[in-house]
Order: sequence, then C-alpha cells, then structure tokens
Amino acid sequence: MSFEDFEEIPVNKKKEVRKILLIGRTGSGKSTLANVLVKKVEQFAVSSSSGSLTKSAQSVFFEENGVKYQVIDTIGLCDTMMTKERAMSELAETCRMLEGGLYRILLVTGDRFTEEEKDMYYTMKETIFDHKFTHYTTIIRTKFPCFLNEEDCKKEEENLDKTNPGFSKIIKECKDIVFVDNPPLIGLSKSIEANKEVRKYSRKKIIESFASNCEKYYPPTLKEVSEKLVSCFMEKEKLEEDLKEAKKATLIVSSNTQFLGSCNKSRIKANGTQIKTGKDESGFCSSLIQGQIPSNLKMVSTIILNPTSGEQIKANKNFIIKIKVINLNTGFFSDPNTEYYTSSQELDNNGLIKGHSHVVIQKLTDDENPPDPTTFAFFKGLNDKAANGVLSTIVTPGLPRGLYRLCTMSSSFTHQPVIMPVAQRGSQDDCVRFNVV
Ligand SMILES: Nc1nc2c(ncn2[C@@H]2O[C@H](COP(=O)(O)OP(=O)(O)OP(=O)(O)O)[C@@H](O)[C@H]2O)c(=O)[nH]1
Ligand SMILES: [Mg+2]
Repeated sequence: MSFEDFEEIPVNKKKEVRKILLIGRTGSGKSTLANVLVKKVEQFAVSSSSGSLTKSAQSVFFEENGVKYQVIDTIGLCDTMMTKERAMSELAETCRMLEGGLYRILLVTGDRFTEEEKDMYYTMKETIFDHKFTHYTTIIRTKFPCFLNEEDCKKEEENLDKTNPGFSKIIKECKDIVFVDNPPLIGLSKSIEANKEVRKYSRKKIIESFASNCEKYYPPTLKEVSEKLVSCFMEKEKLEEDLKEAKKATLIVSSNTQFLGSCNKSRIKANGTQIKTGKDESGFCSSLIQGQIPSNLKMVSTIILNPTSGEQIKANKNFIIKIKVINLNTGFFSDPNTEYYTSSQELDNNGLIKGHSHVVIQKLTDDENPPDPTTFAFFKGLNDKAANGVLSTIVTPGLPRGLYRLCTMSSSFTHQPVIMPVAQRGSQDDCVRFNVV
C-alpha cells in the first residue's frame, strides 16, 4: 500500500496505524532501513555513492503480527548542499504525515556521530517537535556487523558514550539504542543471500524494540511548526545581526571594553540629563568615549586671582571672583539639562581643550571635615570667552559670616572634568579659603 492508498482509509482507521519516522544524517542508512522494515529491496531508493539521495519524505505501510505500521523516510540531514533552514522546512512538511500521532522516531546514525548531527537533532527538537521528542526516539546504529553480539554492542555503546559527549547526552535522553547491520544486496548471489539473512536479524531486533510500548506522541501541527520555524530563524537572523553590530561596536571602542563591561552591569544609563539617583547606590553609567586628549605641554591650569587666600571679606556685601586659566579654550558650554556628558572631549586647532570653567563656594565648619558636595553657598558656570585667560563673576548679595572655600572646576564642552594626558601633573583647578566677617 502506498501513501496515496492510505489517504483513502477512513480517518478513524488511520489512528490504528503506528507511524515510524526515520531521521538522520545523509547516508546513515535511513532508506536502507526503511526497505528492511517493509521487507522490500527497492521500495525506498538507496544511494550507491556518498551523495545525498532522498530529497523528499516518502512513506510505506507494512504489517507485523497484526499491527499496521507506516514507515516515513525523510531527507538526509547535514547535507552540504542544503542549509539548516531549508532542511528544517523540508522536514516540517513531514508533519502533515504525522497527524493522528507518532509511535516512534528512529534516529539513524552510521559509524560516526558528528557535532553537526547533534546540532541538527536539537534544532529539530526545538523547531519542529518539542521536549517530548527524545522520549519517543530510538537510536538505530547501522553498519555494525557485530550487532548480534550483546557484548560488542555494549562495548560500542560505552565507546560512543566516552568518545562523543554530545552523543552520550542524546543516548541518555532517548528511549533506547539498537545496533544493526543492513549490508547492501549487491555482488555475488551468495553474498546477497547472506546479507539478506543478516538484514532479517536486524529487522527482528528493531521490531522487538517496538515492543517496549510507549504512548503515542502528538507532535505540533504543521501550522504551529511553520510559525515556530519562522520565529526561530528570524530570531537567529536578528541575533546574528545584533552580534555583528556588537562586534563592530567592540572594535570601535576596543580600548574601552572594560568600561563597557562595567556599564552592562548598570541598571541606569546616561541619557543627557543630570540623573540624580538619590539613595540608589548603584548610580548610573555613561559609555561615552573620552575623546581627544591634549599634549602634556597643553594641560589646563588655573589660579584664583580674587578673593585671595585668607582674605577677610565683609559679610553680605557683593564681591568679585576672578580666575585666570591657561590651555582651556573657553566659551564652549553645552546645555546641562539635555547634553550632560553627551560629547567626547574635543581639542581646538591649537590642541587646546574646548570647554568652560565653574566656581563654587562652600561653607566650612572646620579645617578637618570635607564639606557636603550637595550643598554650596554660591555656584556659577563661567560660560563666556575669557579675556586674556581671565574669567569673572560677582557674588551678590555677598555671603553671611563664616569660613569659606572657593574652588574652580574646569570642564570639557559637555561638563565632564577635563581629561589630561598624564597622571602626575599640576592641578587643573585652584582653591582658596577666606573668611567672611
Ligand atoms: N554495510 C552497511 N551499509 C549500509 C547500511 N545502511 C546503509 N548502508 C549503505 O549506506 C549507503 C547509504 O544508505 P542510504 O539508505 O541511501 O542512506 P540514507 O540515510 O537514506 O541517505 P540520504 O537519502 O542521502 O539521506 C548505501 O550505499 C547503503 O547500501 C548498513 O547497515 N550496513
Ligand atoms: Mg535516503
């Protein structure tokens, strides 16, 4: 009975047929095994070369001890002429034949089990079938002439287990492993007869393995499989794209890999605003590249001209702050509400950092305790262009009595502290302490 004849059988009778699905690498012996099971020599075309032969699924029925079986032979996997994606969609088509449940999957493997075979098996499990797939799988190890010797089979199983960790995992998950040999029926009539005899024993072993009963396995429908395949391969494509992009990014910032790594751990990423994470101790992370760094002969340096160190200033009276800065091309100042830490440091044509400075006055309680950085008595960004390096601002309406510290903070265009070429250097900033009396 052919597959076409089977289509004529009423639906309720179809359920009585035990469907056996053959899968495996090209040339592993699936079609040969199918012929052995249906007791025909050439029902399924068998390849005489190493090339892949079966190009689409075929199915034939046979009867054994009053039980009807349907053998479904499939295309060979790991065929170099076919992509994994194509192989999976060809196999998915086979799902049409699996309606009404599957009795057993025979994973046919020859004298070696490759990494690629393992990969195909798991892809098949994930994209076409599901987690139950392995419980219904029997591994058929073909081309094993000593298959009638239990001892040799055991040794070979142990050998496979040891030499191939990937296969060992599959063996453990699957229902069973059966060793057979289905030698070709070619050559002298004597050897053909002998090989026919060998095949009979192979068949017996496989039919016996069917006796260890299992419930029917209902694989996903073709529609479900098609959807899974589309999403799986689209996902894969997307992952590959992402990976390519990530590789590109890693190349660009190869010197910053450690930094990016630490940024991956951070929950909050810089977004151009001044993020105040408050009690969240993890803060936030910026992966901004440092940018252009000046020569060691063009490092920023500042001195506060007014007020002077230790000066006594009158309480609540205006006073002027004057600073002088060198090697900073001033007047470059971004909007701190939208462009905070958004651009890398840049140099002008003379190799000077483009940026600006700030002045901040904090009240000191004494000479031993660092002041709280969130509190200040006066703050001003010195955004203008300096005249001969001098920048100034007026503190109005002066300050209440007390001990104060005035400091400068020189910055690049988007407010990050100026980045200098060497660690051992003079400070880019200056501080003075003064009394308001
Ligand atoms: N000696 C021996 N040869 C086998 C056995 N099984 C298959 N062969 C030979 O291996 C070759 C490939 O067998 P096929 O049955 O065409 O393999 P297949 O898995 O259907 O291959 P594809 O259709 O390409 O996927 C043929 O030359 C077979 O005669 C076996 O158990 N023992
Ligand atoms: Mg074949």
